[in-house]
Amino acid sequence: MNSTDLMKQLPAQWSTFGPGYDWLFYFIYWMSVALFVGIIGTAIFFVVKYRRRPGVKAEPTGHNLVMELAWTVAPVILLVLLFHWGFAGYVSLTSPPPDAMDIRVRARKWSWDFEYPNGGHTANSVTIPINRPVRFVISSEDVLHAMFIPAFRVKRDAVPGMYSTLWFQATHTGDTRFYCAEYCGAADAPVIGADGVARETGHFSMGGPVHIIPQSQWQEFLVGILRAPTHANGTEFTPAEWGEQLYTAQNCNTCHSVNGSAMTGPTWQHIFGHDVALADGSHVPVDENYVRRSILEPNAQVVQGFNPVMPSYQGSLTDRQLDALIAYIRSLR
Ligand code: HEC
Ligand SMILES: [Cu+2]
Repeated sequence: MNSTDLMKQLPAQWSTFGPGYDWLFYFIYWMSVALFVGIIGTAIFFVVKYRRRPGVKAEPTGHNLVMELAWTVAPVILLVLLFHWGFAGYVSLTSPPPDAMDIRVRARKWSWDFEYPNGGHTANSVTIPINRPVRFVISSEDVLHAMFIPAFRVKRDAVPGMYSTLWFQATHTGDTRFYCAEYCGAADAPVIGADGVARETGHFSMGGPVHIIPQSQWQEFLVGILRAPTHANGTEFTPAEWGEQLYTAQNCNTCHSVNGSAMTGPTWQHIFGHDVALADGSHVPVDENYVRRSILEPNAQVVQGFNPVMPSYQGSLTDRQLDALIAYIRSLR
């Protein structure tokens, strides 16, 4: 570690909060270093200087008014200043400007849904314009999660049954990342990646890119999220291709395999067109309506041998995305 690493313990500053936040962090950090060195250094010096020696008698010193006032008043001033800076920072972190753009953020095991002002959604990836205040209105559909964007210096819990908010204004275009900062459980089985490597999943899959784009591209982005994704040559994905993309983009793959192995949820291989046994002992055919209902109301018909832990995707998948997922599951029959 060299001297510049010591000064660079925080990630790049990509929001308007960066300078003030980092200044206060380094102020407290270097003040702590200075006090630690000063106090421990003085203690060691005194231990050596006033150690017991044969023939030297201890002489109590009594009061020193000036020193006692100094070490009382100086910390009081310092603490009041720290409180003032901290409180002022807290107020600006929690008071979004009235013209902030709202993005609705829903957390669930184990994915994030972002809903934009025009009703479009993205999953596990969020895009925002530069130089514009943005407010996240966050909730959780199951357990505690937390939205954390280190480059913006913001973090807020996602709590079931209540809304929490955070806001920021990005100052750079480019890509950074967000994370779930509240351990929210692990999936029962690892996901095998395209490279054949098994990865622990669950909480660890709850992160993704933050794309910060110029304001001139913002309208185009909003229109684009309402359409089906396209191949490099411009042709639209078929419904089954789109469904396959959603299977990973929506993190369905943290609980469902497509190769026949059971994970937290049942595999999707060879289910379409067959009967499935439900927890109540009945059998129902897996058709379009059953799959659609399984996604929107997962606890209505629970598959035998599995726990009712699947979150509902009501409100976060459009009808066309539901059709695409159904087409993909049908293609696996
Ligand atoms: C947290 C784990 C989890 C995630 C994430 C998850 N599911 Fe599920 N899913 C389950 C479990 C467990 C079941 C079986 C119990 C039940 O029926 O509710 C299930 C059942 C299903 C079924 C019925 C399957 C059958 O064999 O009858 C479908 C269809 C389904 N999920 C679709 C999806 C889709 C689409 C997504 C992503 C958008 C998704 N699931 C995400 C856990 C999950
Ligand atoms: Cu989480």
